[in-house]
Amino acid sequence: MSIIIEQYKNTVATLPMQKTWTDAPLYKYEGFWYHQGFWFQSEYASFSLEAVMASQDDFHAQPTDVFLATYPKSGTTWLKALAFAITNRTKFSYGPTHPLATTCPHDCVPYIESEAYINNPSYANGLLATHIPYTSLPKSIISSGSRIVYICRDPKDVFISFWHFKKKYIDDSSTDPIMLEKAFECFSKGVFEFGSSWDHVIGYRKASLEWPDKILFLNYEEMKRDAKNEVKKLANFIGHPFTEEEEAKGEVEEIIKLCSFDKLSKASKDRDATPNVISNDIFFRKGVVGDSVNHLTDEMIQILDKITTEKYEGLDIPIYNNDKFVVFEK
Ligand code: PAP
Repeated sequence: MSIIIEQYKNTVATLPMQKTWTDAPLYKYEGFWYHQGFWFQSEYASFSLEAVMASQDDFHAQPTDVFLATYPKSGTTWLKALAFAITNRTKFSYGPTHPLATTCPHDCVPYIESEAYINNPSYANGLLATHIPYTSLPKSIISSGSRIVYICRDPKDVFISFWHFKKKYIDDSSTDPIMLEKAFECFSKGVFEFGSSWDHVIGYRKASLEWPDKILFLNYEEMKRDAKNEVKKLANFIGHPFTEEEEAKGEVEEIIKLCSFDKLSKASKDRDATPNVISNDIFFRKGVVGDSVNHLTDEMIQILDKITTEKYEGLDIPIYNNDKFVVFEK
């Protein structure tokens, strides 16, 4: 894949632009908002719009590839770990030398719009990740018949997770409520990196309803509630089902344990992430369901829930709300 993505800068400059809550400009492309690329520590920053465009032009999927697709902060790190552990379970023992015990899941499963065009980690073997919305995916992902696993999460928790992540990323330790309000406004309008979280989910959800054998749709809250069932579902879908013997041996439980928040965050602590831009422990904060209520006002909660109800109506997406699952059925 081309690493010369500066060529896309001119195109980006012609697109609609809006400032987001951090004052950084975002550009609207194919209905979603992205930040522009910039050089950071001699590498081109990941997840830029230019990198998305380069992926669209240069990335060629194989029919056997499996893509883990997410809106950021919806469970990417966890899903990467689980899919990697499932796929490679005969290669590594679960001890201290397992790649997930020594590196971050992000080092094991590259993003197509980030590391995959810079290098080609040998661990990946057909397992790739992306934050690109469904309608903007490189065409070969759909035409090659590759499989996609998508995970969604309650938008309130996504927002609060993103808010903390971003503040850490820009090194802002203040708790200024105005900044939270500004971020909230941008998030609810969908003027956020990778655009509207709701539209992102809807694109993959509709595709999964149409092609269930090609797109598996998972839910962070459901993984928390019944990890065993969800991990088995994931293993079946990606073509590595557990045998009866493996199940009897407790293999599913081993994988869940290996990929638990505590284990992964410990392994990642203080290690540098590929592409060496940020420290890995930034991907681990609390890892629980419903923490957003500790940060959002009642009014903010109502606004986000209203958008979710309206947007997800008829799409059969389970959302955890007030201690129970609410499904906006068809
Ligand atoms: P990314 O898209 O930038 O990679 P992503 O992994 O999707 O981020 O989301 C990070 C969230 O997943 C964090 O949520 P929080 O801010 O609400 O705490 C992080 O703590 C959580 N997370 C990371 N690993 C796990 C895990 N093994 N189990 C459960 N949650 C996890």
